[in-house]
Amino acid sequence: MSRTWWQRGVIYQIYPRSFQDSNGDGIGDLAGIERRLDDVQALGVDAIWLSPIFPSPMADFGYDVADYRGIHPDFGTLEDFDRLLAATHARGLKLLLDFVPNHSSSAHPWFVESRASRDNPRRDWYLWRDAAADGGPPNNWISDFGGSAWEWDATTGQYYYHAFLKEQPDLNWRNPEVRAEMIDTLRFWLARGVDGFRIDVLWHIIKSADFPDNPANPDYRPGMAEMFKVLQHHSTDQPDVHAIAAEMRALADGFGTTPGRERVLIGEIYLPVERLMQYYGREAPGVHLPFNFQLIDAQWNARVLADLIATYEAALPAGAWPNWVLGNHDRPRVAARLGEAQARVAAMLLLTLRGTPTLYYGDELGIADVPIPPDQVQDPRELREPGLGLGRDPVRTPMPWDDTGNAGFSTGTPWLPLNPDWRTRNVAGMRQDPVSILSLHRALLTVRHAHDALSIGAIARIADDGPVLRYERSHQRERLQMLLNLGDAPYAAEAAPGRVLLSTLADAPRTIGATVTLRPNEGLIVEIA
Ligand code: TEU
Ligand code: CA
Repeated sequence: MSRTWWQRGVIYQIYPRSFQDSNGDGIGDLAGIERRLDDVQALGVDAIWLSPIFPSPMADFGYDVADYRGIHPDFGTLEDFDRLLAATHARGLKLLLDFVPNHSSSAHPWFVESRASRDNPRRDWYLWRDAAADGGPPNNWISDFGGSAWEWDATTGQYYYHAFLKEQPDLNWRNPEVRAEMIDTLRFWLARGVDGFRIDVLWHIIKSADFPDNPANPDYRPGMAEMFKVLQHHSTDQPDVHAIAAEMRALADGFGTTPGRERVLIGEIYLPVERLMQYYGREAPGVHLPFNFQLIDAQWNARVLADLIATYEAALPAGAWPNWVLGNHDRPRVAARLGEAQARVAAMLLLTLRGTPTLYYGDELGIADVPIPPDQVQDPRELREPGLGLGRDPVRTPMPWDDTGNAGFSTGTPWLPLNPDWRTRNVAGMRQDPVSILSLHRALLTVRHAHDALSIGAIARIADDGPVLRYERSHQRERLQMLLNLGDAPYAAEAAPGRVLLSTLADAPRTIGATVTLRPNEGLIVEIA
């Protein structure tokens, strides 16, 4: 069966603030990204997803949108955007935007109107409720960033709901005007030519209509983020969300009828697998790809991963396409979680599993989480609940391009510090080194593109053998076998004999027999004889 670009391709997440600065203000921008398209193409990915680039007070670094149809001046102009989109397409790459429908910025003109008076026409665009009998918040819902999710507004004497910061009031998606306006926003960008969207906190956008208290979380322990005190039983994952996803899907599919110009919707959803699967659609198709974040949290053990992969594959509804993620702008980096040696094996896993991979910028360099001096912390999540290790600045630091000033990222002072090892850990240097983790990523992407078995083939024989995770991918007559040593000791693994296409380590054997001794942290791609 032929497949679409988003099924065959690899998505690359760019955090625009941190990719390439073009004007010396220390903040990455659209013109900078355009300048780096050759590097993106040389890496071998197929699509770019940009974290939010819209006008915003930046209380949550762009996830607080003040105008859904514009570009933040820090990043450029609509003309810069159109130029970037054309340049991306000219290289055969796709461009995805980040759509933030659950909440706007409190500086959005809609919210400014909504909070002006109880009878303002936009009052019902947000979620306003009276105080409880004791004057406190309407219910016990807690913001993901700590504290009550309700903010008192003295002007009109009601509380408004914010699942994240108080600067991010939740929109009322049960209001048909809100819904029509937001769908029209998608239409605006699709008509401009964008290839799809990553949809922020999709599972949040509809809440239980009568706002009952959430149940207490029996597993809550001190030291955990405050949001975990209650289970988000009534505040997220409500049945009515699926009709909204279906409406977005119908719009996207309507734009994507030309082969090669299909549009893709990716839902950001943090839910257990059974719940996640619902987002592929119930009565009608939902998003094309509900993000699968399991590899980020999984215990890194062959048995656990084999089970997880097999369970996920088995849970997919008919026709649903899988996807895998190792890192993003919210979570500790893969090299920090596993160490660089095992991060190489993880890269082989990500790029050889069945399903669309999303690669987070900088992970191809094996960057670890960057320590941020206390006086340079910027993430509101860290500032609101300090010391719990929740801060996301360490995974959002500037891309190190070379060993010139500020790693070639900016001629000015970067908005966050660089990785301390940038003089050696940078694109230009690692590109010259055939055994660098960057060269490994390029080789993996080359092999993936050269073998339909890897991009669109079936997966089978998912198994663990001691510390080794093993599976096969096949398409027509092509059969490939992956052998991944998740441990740091050598291990003699059972294998199907064949020709080695790639090892995560240098000096790999050319062929293997019915057993192969994998070196510590070694992964192999083998073409079965
Ligand atoms: O993240 C949603 C989300 O679930 C986060 O709260 C996540 O749990 C946390 O960041 C993990 O450390 C999305 C965006 O990706 C995030 O950057 C935004 O802050 C958030 O939505 C609000 O828009
Ligand atoms: Ca700039």
